[in-house]
Amino acid sequence: MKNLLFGIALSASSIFTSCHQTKAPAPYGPVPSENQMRWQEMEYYAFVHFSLNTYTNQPWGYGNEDVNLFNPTELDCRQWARICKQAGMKGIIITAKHHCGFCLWPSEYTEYSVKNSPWKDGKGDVVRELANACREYDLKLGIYLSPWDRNHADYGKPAYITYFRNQLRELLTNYGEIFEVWYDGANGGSGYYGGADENRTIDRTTFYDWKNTYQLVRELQPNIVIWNDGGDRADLRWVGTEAGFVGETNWSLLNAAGDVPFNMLHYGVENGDSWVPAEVNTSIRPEWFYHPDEDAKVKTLPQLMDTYYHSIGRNGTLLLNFPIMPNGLIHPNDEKAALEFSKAVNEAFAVNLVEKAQVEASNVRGNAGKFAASKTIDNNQITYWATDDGVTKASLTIDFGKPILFNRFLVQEYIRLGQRVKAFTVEALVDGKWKELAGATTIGYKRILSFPTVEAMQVRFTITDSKSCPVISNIGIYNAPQILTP
Ligand code: FUL
Repeated sequence: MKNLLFGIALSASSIFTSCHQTKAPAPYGPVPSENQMRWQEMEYYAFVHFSLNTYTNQPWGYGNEDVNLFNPTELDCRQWARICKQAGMKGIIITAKHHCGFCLWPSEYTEYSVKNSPWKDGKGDVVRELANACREYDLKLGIYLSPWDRNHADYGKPAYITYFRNQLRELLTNYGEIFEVWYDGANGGSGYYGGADENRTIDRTTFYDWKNTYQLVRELQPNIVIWNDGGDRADLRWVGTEAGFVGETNWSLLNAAGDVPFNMLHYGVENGDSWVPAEVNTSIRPEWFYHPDEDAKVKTLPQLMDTYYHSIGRNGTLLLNFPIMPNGLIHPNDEKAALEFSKAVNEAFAVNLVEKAQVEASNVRGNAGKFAASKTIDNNQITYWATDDGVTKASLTIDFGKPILFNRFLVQEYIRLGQRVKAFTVEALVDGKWKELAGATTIGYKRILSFPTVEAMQVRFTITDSKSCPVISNIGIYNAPQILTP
């Protein structure tokens, strides 16, 4: 009896020691900043495109459009915010200035703005109204400020940079916290340019002096993330398409210097030296601005679900655009589509079937409880399963205790320690044999795999290749209802 007790005490103390002695894995490669982390966790947020184009039915204004056209009779930013909130979005980015140069706020530095429009007798400020609505609905506010300005006389000359920065200063000082600033890459070409009416080309790599502009942005808004598809490497990257998807392989990495061709934007760079995650921007309609002939072309539920799986489900965020109508509202068809979309996403991921399952790992870092397999199903994003250093192939077996139906597999890496996994598979034990349901490459912040519904009692998630020991924070298995094509 004495020996037995001694044995128990020994093993308890050795577990205790191993827990305390096992160190967390060292970060591998570049890691996200806290601003990038906060942004990534938002997952889903809105764009609104609204400007003089809304009244001229154009995709891009030339810069000579009459300010008197801007007169939204029912503008209600609270309607935008309500819809975005109900749709599960976490913020709204507004086109404060699109390429035509017209400003939705009464900028001190130009006459080409709401202050000279008939709307509210020139006393209105759309950015202010949206900032207030976002505060009311607990949404974050983001700003799109087009670097290309087809109205401004100085565009292409050094004086324009002073103008651009003055505008940035207004926007990043007067409207509270801004979570993201968006610099569109469409740059230079024909325009009105204060009446010059000519073609102006700029050198995208030098003209904007991004380095100093970024510094100003960070001084004014320390919690912001910067998106830029041209110029210097920013905090976030474009994915090389506006069609609503990022690569199946999606590294949140790029190199700080050098060209970024399409394949790098789309897939990231496996051994890139900087953390630059992907944001998938797309519109709920074919175009960015409102065109009445697109009222029947709003994306369908299956299209929006595909977008979801190919953006958020592939380690990206989703920036979904609403074109605002001339009256200042989101069209009812767009509202309906966005709400159906969020309902379908909520239904698909309502019940995580692994929550009551048993999970076992082929290897646990130092056999320590704090890195155990169960950390992937504890509903806590900051705990994780990790393997010993040098173990880059490992599996988790999930046992439901009884056969269940499922068709989605979700997995998340603890990216604060870097993005590591290069390849993995998901199998189910069917009729006593392991059957592969899906195989994929990268994971990153979140990866979701879809496959035909299967019934099984056990699932095996196997990491077949990883840059370093894998660090997995979360696993989910779901039985998503089938979406019927309308
Ligand atoms: C593009 C722009 O040229 C479009 O008009 C739109 O603003 C989109 C989000 O980015 O590059």
